[in-house]
Amino acid sequence: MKELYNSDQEIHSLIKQEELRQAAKIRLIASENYVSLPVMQATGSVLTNKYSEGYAGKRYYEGQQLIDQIELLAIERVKELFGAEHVNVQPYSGSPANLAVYLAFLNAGDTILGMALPHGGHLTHGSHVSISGKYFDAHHYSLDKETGLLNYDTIRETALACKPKLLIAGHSAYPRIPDFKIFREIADEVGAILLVDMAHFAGLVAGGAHPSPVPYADVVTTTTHKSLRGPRGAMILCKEKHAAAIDKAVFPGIQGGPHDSTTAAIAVAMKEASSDAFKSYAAQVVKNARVLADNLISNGFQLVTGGTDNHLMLVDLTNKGVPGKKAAKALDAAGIVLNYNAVPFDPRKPFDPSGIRIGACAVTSRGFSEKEMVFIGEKINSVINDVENVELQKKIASEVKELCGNFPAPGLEHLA
Ligand code: DSN
Repeated sequence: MKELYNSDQEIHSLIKQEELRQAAKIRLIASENYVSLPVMQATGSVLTNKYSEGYAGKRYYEGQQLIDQIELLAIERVKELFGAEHVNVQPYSGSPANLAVYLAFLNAGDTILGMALPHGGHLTHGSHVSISGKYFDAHHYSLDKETGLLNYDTIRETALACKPKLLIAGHSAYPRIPDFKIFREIADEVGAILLVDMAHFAGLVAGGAHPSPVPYADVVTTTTHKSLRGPRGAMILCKEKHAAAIDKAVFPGIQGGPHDSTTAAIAVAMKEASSDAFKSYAAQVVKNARVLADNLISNGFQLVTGGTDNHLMLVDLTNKGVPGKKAAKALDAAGIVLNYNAVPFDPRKPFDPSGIRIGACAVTSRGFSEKEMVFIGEKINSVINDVENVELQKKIASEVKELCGNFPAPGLEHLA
């Protein structure tokens, strides 16, 4: 990046420091990953110079000879990978993708039903601080108090009571696999559109390590940068009968010109996600998450639902006497980066909740397997059990850095 260095040393230096941070730390934020260099190259290409409002063959600006080919290629690859009838790759990110779905099917004031934010739902699933909660009559289902699992009887009862026009499945902090068939049945019982937001587990679906919601849902939204390991972006997959409504809602409904560089990078990422190497990655993510969950449980940690079936786990630290935020900060100082997170029925406030959320995607992308996950579990245990010990955190940070040095991360191979 010598041109950037010559033009802007401050930003160059900050990006270089971030490269080093990402290379030297164990990154466990469940929504993060490492994209490949080819994905980054497409993201940073001349496509950022283009405007292309509209869709292939129906644009409002000229000069689309190559952009149309890129967008059609991205769409074809997504269709093939997920078996979708129709795909829109233009949403800027997950929140606009969900908003576009609401615009396609709802009028202001209509009823929606999604999982409550403190139970692992997403802001855009009807939280009162989000437009989805302000413009719609948002109702919520919670997790089962005893098991921490989705309780389909309660979801059905809530749906029958509030009669949503749109039912949302798919969650940001749920460590198990939702039953999409039951969600479909409930949606049909109340005459609702079924939206599955698969942002967190899309990569596992693509790699065959998680059941697909695509056959069951009217519409599936996903970001492209989490487990799916693509650029920052999103897409909407839907049944053909909803294609026109979805496309119109994305553009001109809520967006202007698509980010063509992102579209190209999505196409690159989808090609990668169709490979055997990606299938192995997806399977290893699930294995790695399980190994870490088992290690934490053996060290006396309480995991919501007692474990994980996907890429993430939610740890309730109440029995350890350490609040989530304090734990997250101590772990960050020890080179282990994750986020504090509310647990279901959390008595503490969202800005200082009882838990931490841990995801296995990024470390798996850099080649960590079972042995390294046990290392992570042991280090988390040491830090939490002696949470004020700054010297211990420094010592672990240097062990973490040494370990990471043996596992060059995708996109950061030049630092190895
Ligand atoms: N912010 C993302 C997450 O961390 O789960 C969801 O959009």
